[in-house]
Amino acid sequence: MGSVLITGASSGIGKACAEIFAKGGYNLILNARRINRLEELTKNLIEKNKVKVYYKKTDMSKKDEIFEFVDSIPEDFFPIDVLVNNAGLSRGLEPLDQGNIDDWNEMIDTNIKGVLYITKLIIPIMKKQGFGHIINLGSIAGHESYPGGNVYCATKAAIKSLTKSLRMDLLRTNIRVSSVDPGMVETEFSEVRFRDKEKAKKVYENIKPLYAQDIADVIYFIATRPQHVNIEDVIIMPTQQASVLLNDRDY
Ligand code: 8X3
Repeated sequence: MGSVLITGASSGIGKACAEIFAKGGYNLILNARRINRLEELTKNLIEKNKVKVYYKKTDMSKKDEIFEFVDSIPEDFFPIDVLVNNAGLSRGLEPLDQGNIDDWNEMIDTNIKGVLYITKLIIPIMKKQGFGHIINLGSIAGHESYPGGNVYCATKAAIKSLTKSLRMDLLRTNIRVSSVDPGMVETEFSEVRFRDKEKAKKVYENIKPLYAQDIADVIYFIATRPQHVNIEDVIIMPTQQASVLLNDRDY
C-alpha cells in the first residue's frame, strides 16, 4: 500500500480523511498552514495506526510553497496512490460590488490555483507509477450559486469543470479523477468565512448538518473501489438540506 497526499489536513474534512486513511493502513503525506495542529495530528495517527506520516507546513495559496512541498516528499513515501485536493476556503458573503479583493484572491489562489499547481506536479509522478487517483473537494456551491456566494461559488464551479476536463486529459493513464461535492458541513468553514465564531454557529443551529467524518467516509469509499471503477462525482447533502437555499429550518 502506498501513500495518500492530503492538502489542508490540520482540521475538518482533511483531518478526517487523514484519520480514515491511516486506519486503512495508508501512509500519509500531509500539509497545512497550522504546523502545530499537524504535529499533534501526526502524533495521534502514528500512535493509533502502524503508518508513516510525512508533513510540512505549506500555504496552498502560495505557488513556491506548493513546489517546495512536493519536492520535499521523501522517497519512501512513494508511490502516491491518492491525492486529496482538500485545502480550500470561503471568505465573506457580500454582494460582488461590496466584496473584498484580498478575500477573492485568497479564495482563487487556494481553491483554484493551489489545486492546479499541486495536481500538475503530482500527475507526472502518478503517470510514472502507472496508477493514481485524484480526488477533488468540490461543493454544492459549484452546482448552484447563492447570493453573496459569487467568488466562492465560481471557484467551486471551476473545480467541477476541472474534474471533468482532467478525466479526459488522463484517459489511457490509468489515473482516476473524482469529485466530492458536499452541502452544509459543520467544520471551521463558516468561522473562516465570517471571521466570527458566533455568526458561524448560527449557520448550523436547529439543523443537523453533515460532519467532516461523513465526507471522509465517502472519499475513502471512492478511493478504495477496484481500479476499473471511477466514481466521477458525488453530491452529498444533509438530509435536512435539499439545495443551498432550502433546508428544513428555513422552509
Ligand atoms: C460549502 C457549501 O453551501 O456553504 O461548500 O457553500 S455552501
